[in-house]
Amino acid sequence: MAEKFKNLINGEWKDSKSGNTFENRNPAKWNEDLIGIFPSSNADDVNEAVAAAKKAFEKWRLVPAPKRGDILKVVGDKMTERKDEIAFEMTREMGKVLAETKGDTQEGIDTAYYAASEGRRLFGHNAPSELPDKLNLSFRVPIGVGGFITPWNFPMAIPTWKLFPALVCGNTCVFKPAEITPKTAATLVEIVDSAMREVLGKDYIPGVINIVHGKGRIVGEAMISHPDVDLISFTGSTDVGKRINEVAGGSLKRVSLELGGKNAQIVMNDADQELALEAVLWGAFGTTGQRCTATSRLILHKDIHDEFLAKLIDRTNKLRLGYGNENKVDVGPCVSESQRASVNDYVLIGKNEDKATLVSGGDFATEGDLAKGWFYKPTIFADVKPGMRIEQEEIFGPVLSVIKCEDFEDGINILNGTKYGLSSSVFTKNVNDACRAIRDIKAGITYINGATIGAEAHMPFGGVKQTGNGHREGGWTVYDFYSEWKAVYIDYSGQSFSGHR
Ligand code: UN1
Repeated sequence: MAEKFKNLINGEWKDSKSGNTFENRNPAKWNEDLIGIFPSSNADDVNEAVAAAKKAFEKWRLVPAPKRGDILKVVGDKMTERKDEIAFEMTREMGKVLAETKGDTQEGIDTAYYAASEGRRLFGHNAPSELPDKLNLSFRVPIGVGGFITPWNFPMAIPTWKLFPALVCGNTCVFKPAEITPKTAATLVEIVDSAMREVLGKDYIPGVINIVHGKGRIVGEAMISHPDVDLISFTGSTDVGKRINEVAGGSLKRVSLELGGKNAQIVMNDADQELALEAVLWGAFGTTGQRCTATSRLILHKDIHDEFLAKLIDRTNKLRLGYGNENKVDVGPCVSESQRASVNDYVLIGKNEDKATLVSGGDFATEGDLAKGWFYKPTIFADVKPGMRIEQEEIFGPVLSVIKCEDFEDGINILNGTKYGLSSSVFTKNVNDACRAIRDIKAGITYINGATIGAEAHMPFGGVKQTGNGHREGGWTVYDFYSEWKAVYIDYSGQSFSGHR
């Protein structure tokens, strides 16, 4: 019998009001491994959760920020204790290999400890007054109820990037995780709630964190249009992000969007080729290419193009596919049947419409046990030209487009030539080119001699152009999104200045 999971609303675990449910299955062994049954919620459940969060806010905002940070410290400790179990179950529900799900969990732990310490900072500013005997101060204050809509590719790290800073700032949370990865989300919320109970004891406040499982078009839609939700944080596709911005922005909610990417790695003719090779393998095929920071374009200087491509094809063909909780597996399955179908559609576009040259993969992987899951062969297209669809559109799968460039400027222009601007990478030993790349690349993240993936939890994360709407997650920057500024003037002159200076 598969385990049955519930929503957490107002401190109580409960079924959806409609009683509807959905299944969570292992993408590497679809028919064999039913992981759990989860509530399929609707607007009624969202309304109850938002009401609970709104009520809880009036108490939670008064808990001193260092105390809120203490709760996050306990959360980090509990996640550390359970790291192996969390990672194993995450691989089971979304497919990426165990080393990566451990990394995903560690990113959440790092975010917890950073947030815990921020409870003792949340610095404001003060400034001199124009008038004598007057103090000018400014404080960060919490905003209210946050709605959090998160994707399946980083089932632990991404929710923690949002929930932890929001909580430390004094906001309350209604969380809707991706339907594909509800178990990791349920574990996260269970940990946060138990840490709250432990640290606050008899002063425990129900409703500070609520989880409502279900479909984006039902649960997510109810959240973004709810008048009592004050802010929305979303990570996902650019199309969905635009819709969220329209609806939530229409009622002046604060909205943070982390959207698509079409990240490129440039390899110059003076680069350390072995290093660049490792990086592109990891960047393109890690997480089966299902990262918004994945390397989906490789821009090779013409002098090294043929040699590098030959080595890359050879290494790619040696990658081992399989269930990510088993030893010696490099690449897991696509997360779902429909995700794999969409990857395959792009491969057909690359072959038939773009007329690029398929040099590796390009098909479902179905040998032996692979037939049980949604596996796709790591795929490389060569002779890709700027402007082709596979060069412009986010594929979110194990497909790499290789483009030849004439020189450094040409490489940077190709890299910049998409509507996205999340991550980027340049391999070169030339310090001048490296510095020009940092200046001229239009992206939120640039790596020099590193893969496009691997952002650290205490650094700003996000992108330019259609990758987002200008906010950043991670590090110190995210605290600006989850707090408002309040300016305070204290006049100790005992005089009224009635406007004159
Ligand atoms: C994402 O793909 O949505 O930099 C986030 C990285 C990870 C986070 C990726 N730390 O690849």
